Amino acid sequence: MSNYDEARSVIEHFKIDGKLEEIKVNTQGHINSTFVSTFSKDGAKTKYTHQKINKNVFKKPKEVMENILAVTKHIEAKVSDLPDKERRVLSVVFTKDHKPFYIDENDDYWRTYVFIENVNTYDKIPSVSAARNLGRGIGTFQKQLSDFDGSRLNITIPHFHDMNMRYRQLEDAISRDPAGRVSKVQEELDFLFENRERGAKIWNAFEDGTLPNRVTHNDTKMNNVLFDPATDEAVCVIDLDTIMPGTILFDTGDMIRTACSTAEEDEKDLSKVSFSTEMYKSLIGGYREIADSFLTSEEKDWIKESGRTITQIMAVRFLTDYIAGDVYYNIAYPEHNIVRAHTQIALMKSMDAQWQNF
Ligand code: ADP
Ligand code: GN1
Ligand code: MG
Repeated sequence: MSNYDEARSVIEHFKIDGKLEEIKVNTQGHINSTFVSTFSKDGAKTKYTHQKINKNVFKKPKEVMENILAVTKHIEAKVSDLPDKERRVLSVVFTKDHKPFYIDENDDYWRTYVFIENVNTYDKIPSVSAARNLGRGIGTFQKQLSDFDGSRLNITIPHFHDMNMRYRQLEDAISRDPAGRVSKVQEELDFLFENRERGAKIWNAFEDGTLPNRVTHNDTKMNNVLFDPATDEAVCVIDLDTIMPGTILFDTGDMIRTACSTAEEDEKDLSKVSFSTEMYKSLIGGYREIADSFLTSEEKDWIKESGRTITQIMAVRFLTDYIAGDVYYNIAYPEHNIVRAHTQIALMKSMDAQWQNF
C-alpha cells in the first residue's frame, strides 16, 4: 500500500466530523510523512494534518506525543486570551478511542493535528521584516515555555545537538563507507574536521553548566514556523517532536542558519548561497526584544556563535547521511544530502568572511 492509501485508511480512526473530500501530500519536512486532508460538514470545510511518525528517527513515538501534549497544553493557557488563539498553538486530534495516536498494522504511529489555515511557511526568508518577526516568534515561544518544568519531558533523541557525538557518527560512517562515497568528499571532510573543536564549544558549555538548561525546541528552522500572510507575524511554532531539555542557543542557532541564508537549504548553485548580515541584525533585533528579559549574559554572548555551530552540526549530519547511504533524511534525489551539506559549508564560510561585520 502506498503512503497515500495508508493515510486514507488511517484517517478514519480519528475523531473527525464530516465527509473526507481530499488528501494532499506535504513534502516540506525531512522526517515524517505528512498529509493534509479536507473535510466538509454543513457546507464548511476543515483541514487536518496527518503524520506517520518516522520510527527510524523516533524510537518511542508515545513519548514524543506525551511531550507534545504537555507543551501544547502549557502554551494554550498562555494564549487563551488572544482572539486567534487556535492559530497560536498546535492542537492534537484524538482517535475515536481517545488516544493521541493511532497504531497501524505495521506498528507505525500516526497522529493528527488541526491544520492551521491561512498561514505562510518559508524555505527562504522573504524580507527583513519577516526575519524580525521570526526572531520575535522564537523569542515568544521560548518565553511561553520559560516556566515549564523541563524535567517532565522525555528525551526523544538523546544527545540530539551533541557535536561530539555527531562527529563520532561521522567517523563511524567514514570507517564503514557503505556507499563508497568517502573518496568523493575529502575536501568537505577536511573543512569539517578543522572546525571540530570550535563547533563543540556550545555543547561543552551546556554540559559543564555554564549555559542554563531550559526547554528547547531543537528544530527551529524557518519552515517550522507559521506566518500570518496579512501581517507577516510569526503566529505559531510547529514540529514539536524534538522538544527536550537543552540550551536555547540550539534554537537561536537554527533560526540564524535558516533565516540568514540567501538561498534554500538545498540550493545547488553555491554562488547563490551567502550569509546575510542584514537579515541577521533584523532577526536578532526581533529576538532580543522578547528574549532579553530572560537570557543570561552567557547566553547573549554566544548568540552569534550559535548560528555557526548549528550550521556546522547540520553540515556534519547531512554529510554523515550521504556517506552512510541516505538512511536518515527524506531525500528527493540521490545527491540531495551532499547538496545540503555543501550549502551548510558555504554558509559557514560566508559567515567567517564577514565575522567582524555582524
Ligand atoms: P517534519 O518533522 O517532517 O518536518 P512537520 O511537523 O514540520 O514535519 O510538518 C511538515 C510541514 O507540514 C510543515 O513544514 C508545515 O508546512 C506543514 N504543517 C505541519 N503541521 C501543520 C499544521 N498544524 N498546520 C499547518 N501546516 C502544518
Ligand atoms: C529535520 O523534521 P524537519 O525537516 O523539520 C531534522 C532537523 C534538521 C532539519 C534540517 C528530527 O527537520 O534536526 O535540522 O531536518 N529533524 C530531525 O533541515 O532530525
Ligand atoms: Mg518540520
